[in-house]
Amino acid sequence: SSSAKMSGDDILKGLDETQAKLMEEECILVNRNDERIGSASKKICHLLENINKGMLHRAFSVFLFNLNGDLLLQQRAIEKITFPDHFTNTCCSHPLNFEAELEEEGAIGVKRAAQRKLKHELGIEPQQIPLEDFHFLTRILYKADNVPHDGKWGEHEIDYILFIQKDVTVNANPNEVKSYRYVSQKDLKDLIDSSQDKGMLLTPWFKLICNNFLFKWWNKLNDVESQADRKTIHYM
Ligand code: DMA
Ligand code: MN
Repeated sequence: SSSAKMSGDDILKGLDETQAKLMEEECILVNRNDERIGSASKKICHLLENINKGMLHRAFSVFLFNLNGDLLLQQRAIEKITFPDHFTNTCCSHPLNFEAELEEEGAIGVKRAAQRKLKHELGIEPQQIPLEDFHFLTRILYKADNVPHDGKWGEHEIDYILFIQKDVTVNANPNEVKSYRYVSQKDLKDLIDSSQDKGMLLTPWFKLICNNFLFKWWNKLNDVESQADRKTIHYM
């Protein structure tokens, strides 16, 4: 209806224009078995009113390690519409609804999307991170529908976990990334423990992955393929 369209338009008013424009990206809608059932804009996919009706989309989370075994973290820019200022894993986003990123064989579509967004967010050149160097480990279905100070936006995704170990050159895009740093396992555990006291925000999916999977996989970084469980979708 026209009133629904009006409220949809209003919701992006006053937000960062670059980020508002990115809400037009066409995400891939899936069912709980990760089968494609359609597409919808990034805006539609992330509105709580749709998430509360069960709308679910495909996403990915990259964990990039240097050859020293340290993990690259980012702090999301203030301009981000969802989870601004939050600390999180190297890079997250969505494969989009076009042929190259829809291709499911070997999760190649998701890997292409990861390469695209590592360039966009962190300025990492695709040649430094060949598609064949990404390890797709598993999938996690999760929902963030109760975000503090945010009654409009959430997440409800099947998230492909991708690991890659490479020394890269970072040239962060300030509209996406406020800061970044490499952390050891101890650095990250200290950061998590002190985050409340320091007023540091962590994204819900990063907390979930840290609490359930990350350190186990990190300990096997030299043979991370042994950790792959690609058929499973973990319902969190
Ligand atoms: C969405 O990430 C994906 C996950 C796994 C939460 P995002 O909000 O960083 O997406 P984008 O970078 O496209 O805004
Ligand atoms: Mn999402």
